[in-house]
Amino acid sequence: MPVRIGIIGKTNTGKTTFFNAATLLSARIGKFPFTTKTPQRGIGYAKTLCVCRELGVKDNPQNSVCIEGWRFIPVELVDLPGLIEGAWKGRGLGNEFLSVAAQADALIHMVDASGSIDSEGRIAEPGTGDPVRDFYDIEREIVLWMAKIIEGKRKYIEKTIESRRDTLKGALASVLTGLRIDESHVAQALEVSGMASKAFHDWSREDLLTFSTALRKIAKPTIVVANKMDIPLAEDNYKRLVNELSPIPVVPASAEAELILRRAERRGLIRYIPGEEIFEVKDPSKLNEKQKWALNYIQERVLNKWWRTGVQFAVNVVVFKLLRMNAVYPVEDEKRLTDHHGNVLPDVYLMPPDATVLDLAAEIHTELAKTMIYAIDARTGLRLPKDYKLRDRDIIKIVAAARRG
Ligand SMILES: Nc1nc2c(ncn2[C@@H]2O[C@H](COP(=O)(O)OP(=O)(O)O)[C@@H](O)[C@H]2O)c(=O)[nH]1
Ligand SMILES: [Mg+2]
Repeated sequence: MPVRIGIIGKTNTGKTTFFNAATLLSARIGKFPFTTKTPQRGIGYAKTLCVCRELGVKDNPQNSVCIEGWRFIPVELVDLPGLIEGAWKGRGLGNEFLSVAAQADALIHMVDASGSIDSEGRIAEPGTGDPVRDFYDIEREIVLWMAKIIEGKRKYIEKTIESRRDTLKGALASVLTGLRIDESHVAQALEVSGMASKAFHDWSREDLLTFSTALRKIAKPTIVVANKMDIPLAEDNYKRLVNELSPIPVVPASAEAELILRRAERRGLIRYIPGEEIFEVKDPSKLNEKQKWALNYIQERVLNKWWRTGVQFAVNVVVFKLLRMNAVYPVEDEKRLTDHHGNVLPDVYLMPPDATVLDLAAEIHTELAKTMIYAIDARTGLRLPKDYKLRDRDIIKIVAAARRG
């Protein structure tokens, strides 16, 4: 399953702009490892230093792309409509949106750092809005919604525990599976919230909210993107966000700037690798006045001040810092580093921190996991057991028994 990242926040914070920028890559991928079914789902990319340069080979990527030594690995992005107050009760299709958000592995919570929206998400005079308040407003909706789901199943959970059919942990996890929440998330949340020691039928409304708050944090790791940093008024709010929301990572960004750069790159006007700190105009005489102005604005207001637009960086923080994914390159020929078509370093998979080579085999093909005998580390030629824990940048050959019949 691809890593899935949901983008949440109030209306007009720049979610769709971020989504459009992050999903635009002019380089083409040979074979997409997954498809997206609806318009608000798209393919974004985690960017990592490819192993090709270290090994001095020219690669031929299939499920990802390599741009000047940077490997872009597909991840799924979900652009959600703005949540409004009362979403947890179903206001403004709130329940539907929240359940889509809950299907994500991690969330990007977008706020308008320039303060150009009011508490309802309407466009307002820059500097008048409060992104810290906006953040907490949305977080409250999520927590209340989770609490509502548990509350709605209270009788079922009580009965399950009383009849000893399952533990509290198991019963809670079973009513939350639709939200991609599992027993280990529930167990951690019970510990952190101090609720593990209290009998479920004694939980007060407040206890339920304490537990839901802990569960929200644990099950859906989140970064905040402080958007619209190109507007000078945003700087103070960015500092406030960093101070008040710590330890949640806050990434300063200008989604609009990234969208303009990627579009200009696609049109062949500039050289730009997403996430880089520089762009280069190919032929200044081809730019019109508006384009010149926009690129100059981005250079001065965004790159000179914040180094990068923050869009690619935000996706990377989610994938590599929050989810601690490792980029692993499976090959069929460990000497040539190819698949059976001779493509060099064809694929790369994002694997969770504790994943083993057996998990990698299962990710490639369920059949491969069944027939796998051992694996080989292509760098050293050493044989690896099935339970070898994958590390970032591993290049792995899976050795499987020949299939019978
Ligand atoms: N100045 C500035 N405006 C932005 C930025 N990102 C988005 N916007 C503007 O904010 C408005 C709302 O953007 P949109 O992506 O539709 O927000 P959404 O409702 O959260 O999806 C639009 O007018 C965008 O052009 C940014 O980085 N800087
Ligand atoms: Mg939108």
